[in-house]
Amino acid sequence: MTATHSPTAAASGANATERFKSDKLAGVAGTPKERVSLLAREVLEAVHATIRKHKVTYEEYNALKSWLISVGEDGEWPLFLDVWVEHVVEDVATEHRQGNKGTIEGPYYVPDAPEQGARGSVPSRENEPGTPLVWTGQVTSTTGAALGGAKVELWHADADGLYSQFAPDIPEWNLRGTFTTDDEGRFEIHTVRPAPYQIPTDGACGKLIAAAGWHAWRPAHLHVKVSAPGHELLTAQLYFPGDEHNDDDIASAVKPELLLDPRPSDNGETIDYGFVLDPA
Ligand code: MBD
Ligand code: FE
Repeated sequence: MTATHSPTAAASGANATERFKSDKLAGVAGTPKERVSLLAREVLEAVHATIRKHKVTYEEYNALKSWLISVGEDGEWPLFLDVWVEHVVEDVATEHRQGNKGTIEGPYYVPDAPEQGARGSVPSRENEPGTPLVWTGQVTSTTGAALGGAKVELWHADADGLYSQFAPDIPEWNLRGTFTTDDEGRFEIHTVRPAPYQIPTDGACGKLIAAAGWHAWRPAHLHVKVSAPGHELLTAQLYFPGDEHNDDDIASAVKPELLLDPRPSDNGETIDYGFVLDPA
């Protein structure tokens, strides 16, 4: 029997929550009391000021309370934070960089995707839907040196806008791969063009979007982490010109430096985009 399951917010949220806990759970242990107190107080003061400014009612307060409960129940804290908060953290964390612009990681990264060498295809299904994409590039340092042996970890949604390991019925490592640059720092990746991503409409984040009358879309994007010894880890996303949501990404993660310049090829498109890493 082959059963197909529809993606649900609760299932993808639960996976994203588990993923985060297994990799990143740091808690507040290392944060000094003074810092926790300062940040918690100022965030609360901003909430209090909003309540006073707009005379928030009990009805609205209770709606907020039940919505916050549902964010947790749906496992959507990773999604909520990465869509509406992470972009500012990323800006602050990388403002010193001379090399490549980066952007947010989002909730769907999984480490240790299968190694494919310097040139190869990302793992995909037979007849993977989507326009074939051949991506060439070089990893260099701001010092000018080519970075051989650099890692380019790629992950992206499929032509339905779904991510393996977070939506049902997709092979584990589909459209997730690790590439290692050759002696000249070069790589060549064969994949397919991803579709735009829609925030699940059936979860807490989708309910906020509907209640506020916002749209739920991120433009199509390729996620990467690029790393090399002695250099800062670059987390970025690359975007396709002409996507209607490049200018109003719900996650505010598009930067002009991250736009690709695809050229038509015999059976798809080619892109050339390299990365410049900052020494650590
Ligand atoms: C995504 O695919 C994504 O990249 C981000 C940042 C948030 C939600 C879904
Ligand atoms: Fe994404």
